[in-house]
Amino acid sequence: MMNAKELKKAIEDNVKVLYRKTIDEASKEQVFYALSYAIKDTIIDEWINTHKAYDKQDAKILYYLSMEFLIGRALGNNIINLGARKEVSQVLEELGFDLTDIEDQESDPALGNGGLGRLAACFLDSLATLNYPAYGCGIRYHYGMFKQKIENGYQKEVPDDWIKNGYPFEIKRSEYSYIVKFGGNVRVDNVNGKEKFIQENYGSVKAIPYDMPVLGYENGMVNSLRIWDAEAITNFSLEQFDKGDYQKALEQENLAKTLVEVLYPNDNHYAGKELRLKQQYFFISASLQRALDKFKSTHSDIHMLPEKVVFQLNDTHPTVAIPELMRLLLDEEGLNWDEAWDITSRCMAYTNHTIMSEALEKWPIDLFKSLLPRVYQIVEEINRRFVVQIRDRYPNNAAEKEKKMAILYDGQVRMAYMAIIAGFSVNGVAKLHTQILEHQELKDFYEMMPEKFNNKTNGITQRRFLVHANPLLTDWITKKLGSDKFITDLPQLSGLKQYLNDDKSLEEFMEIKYQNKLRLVKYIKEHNGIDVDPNSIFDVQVKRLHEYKRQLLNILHVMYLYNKLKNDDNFDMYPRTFIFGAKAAAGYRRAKQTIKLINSVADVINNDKSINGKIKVVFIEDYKVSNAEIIFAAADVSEQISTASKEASGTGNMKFMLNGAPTLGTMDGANVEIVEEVGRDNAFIFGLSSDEVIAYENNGGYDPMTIFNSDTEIRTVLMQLVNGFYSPNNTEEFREIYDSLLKKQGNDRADVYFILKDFRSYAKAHDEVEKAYKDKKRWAKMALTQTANAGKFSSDRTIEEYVRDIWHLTKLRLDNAK
Ligand code: GL7
Repeated sequence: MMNAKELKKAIEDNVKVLYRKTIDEASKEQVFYALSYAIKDTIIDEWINTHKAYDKQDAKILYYLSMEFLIGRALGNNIINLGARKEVSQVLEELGFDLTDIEDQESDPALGNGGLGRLAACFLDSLATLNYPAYGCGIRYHYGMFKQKIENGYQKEVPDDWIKNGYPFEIKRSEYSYIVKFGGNVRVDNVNGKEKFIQENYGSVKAIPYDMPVLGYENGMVNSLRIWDAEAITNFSLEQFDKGDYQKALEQENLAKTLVEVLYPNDNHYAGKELRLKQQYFFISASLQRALDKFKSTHSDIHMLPEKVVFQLNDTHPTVAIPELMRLLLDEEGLNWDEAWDITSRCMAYTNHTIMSEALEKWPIDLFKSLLPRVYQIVEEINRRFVVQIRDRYPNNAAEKEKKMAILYDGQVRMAYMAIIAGFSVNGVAKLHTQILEHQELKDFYEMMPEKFNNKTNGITQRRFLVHANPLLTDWITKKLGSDKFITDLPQLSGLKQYLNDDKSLEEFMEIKYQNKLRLVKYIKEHNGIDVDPNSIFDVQVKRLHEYKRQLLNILHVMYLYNKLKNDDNFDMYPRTFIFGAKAAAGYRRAKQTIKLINSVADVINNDKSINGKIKVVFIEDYKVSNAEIIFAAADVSEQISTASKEASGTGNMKFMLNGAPTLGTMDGANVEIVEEVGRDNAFIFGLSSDEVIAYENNGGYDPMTIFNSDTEIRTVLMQLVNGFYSPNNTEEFREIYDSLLKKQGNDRADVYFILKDFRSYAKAHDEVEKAYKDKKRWAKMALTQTANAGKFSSDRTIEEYVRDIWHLTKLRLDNAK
């Protein structure tokens, strides 16, 4: 890192060169670019150095293949990982700027939907911090996750043109471009008695990688996130690759334009669009071609590949990597099937991130075959051989097993099954989730190949979600522990336990929470125009809007509390602010109606003077990584209320915990392990267990109507959905929500997510929260208990487990490392 004087000069020079201005004339945005380029300059040598070390040490490399990397802003994070936060703020101050203001100029690269994409970003941070050689491989979407505007209570989607003004932390690497082919047909030639498969009459695009630096924490390590952009193949290569005609040239230009245009904004939901499969194959083929070339540049024997390369499939989205690697090994490298299969199955590992059936990717065979004719042939052969194995192993019930396990079945290509069959590892993302995979969702596979299954409980990076998000708490912890080692060794936080009975420390801890609440109050005032009382309990649910995450349960409970305040003279409550933040997939009706409901309830309650501000409801517009950091730091209560068994892990839950907010939640996903760490007394647990949910799902026996009929308070709340209480101009506004809770919907049961079933125990858990909060000391202790026990949930721990059990990487040695 350059010293203060050099940095100052670099910023001033950059402002001059880029904008022909002196620093005193520069806008904040211009200073953002000037500073970012200066930071990139300081990174560049270490970046080069790291990759030289890859080669010199002949390091095994992980390729983390993911359709999503929800990286968030880079500037602040890079400065932190360079260990230069204080110096940089100082320099900016001398120049008349505030670092936080400058950071706010950066667009928030949202190349992901939610937890799955953010996990990938946390993993990259941990890999670099722990000195492991790795590439993230993904797509350079021109439009990331849409920006959300709330208009009249409704979500409106606005395109997110994040690269409009150029993104300072990327480098185009045209020299590593590859051709990716779609469609056409396969010709079989016979060359010297050997079959040769040639794809012809195809359309193609050029894949061009852009690299972004991924810095380790103060260790001189800089890995790369490699995202692929598409360009039309211009005339020079047209002839060479396509023997092209004019029509085809136009089609190809069009394909290149649309291919990486936009991220599909679906979370936990598979839409089955052809363009999506094209995106998948596009980035996979390019990433694999590059990985093989890189390997071959230093190795002569392709059989060594599994020793030097491992591919992790982030959910089923990149599963086409399996037949694509087979294709490259068979058709390009000339291996026979058994050799290619042996290599492929030793290189590929698969992570499952959800059991939601609507998220499972199943491509119609016709579509798959016409888009990827050669790859499809290989899938057919993989399937054929697997079916032979099944018949061998289960001679008495082969047909049934085939139905449950074959890759090709019922006109579909079942991607998850291919990943399980071909890869050497299958992991879930929290203990409970892995158990459900083994004993429910994937039980036939678990029975047949138990050795492949393992659990890797998710984690988060404390560099972003503590050090960057919560500088006050970071400084306090450093002082209390006498060291900042927790920044790379999170379990050190347990040292805070010695302060659990120290009144002064507890007061300091809660004062920091209060300061962070003030920061959020200011954000809400600026962005929502709502006044919020920083002394109220900040009860927060921020995550994607999805029925299984049950934002609806939360808002129904708010309606219930409001009724009590209005109607029951004996009822009183501690002031509460219910904070929501959530984007709904553009085509997800029920989710969008829920957003409207939250905003309608907010309208009524926030404007009712008679309740003395006891309840406020805030819907934070455009929830994203950058405002998430402010929100986590300010939360008192962490709402993690998914229907048990549905949330594979959750990672927001860990971010709240790290920042001192107890969980109000179900025994689902990683909540289970959070409770294990803090103890049952330091969490507010309610609702059906996952076993109970699964039993109801399998055997029936739940009828929400009996609850509706017997519980008058619940009934009143539900009636308010359809009597215009919150929608005076349109009593039908929330009819669908009402119906979904009480009536069978096609094949779906009424109240699929057990909202009414869990309502009473949820309300009771809220009572407990209030009781605990009123006892200031008890609450402070409970809050500090969260932070002190968060050690397990660092993504550093998760990565070490992946390395130990799956990837078998070696730490890179860096000569010039600090
Ligand atoms: C998810 C799960 O829903 C979430 O619980 C998990 O924490 C995350 C990372 O493992 O993966 N699966 C999924 O499809 N999405 C997720 O966020 C979109």
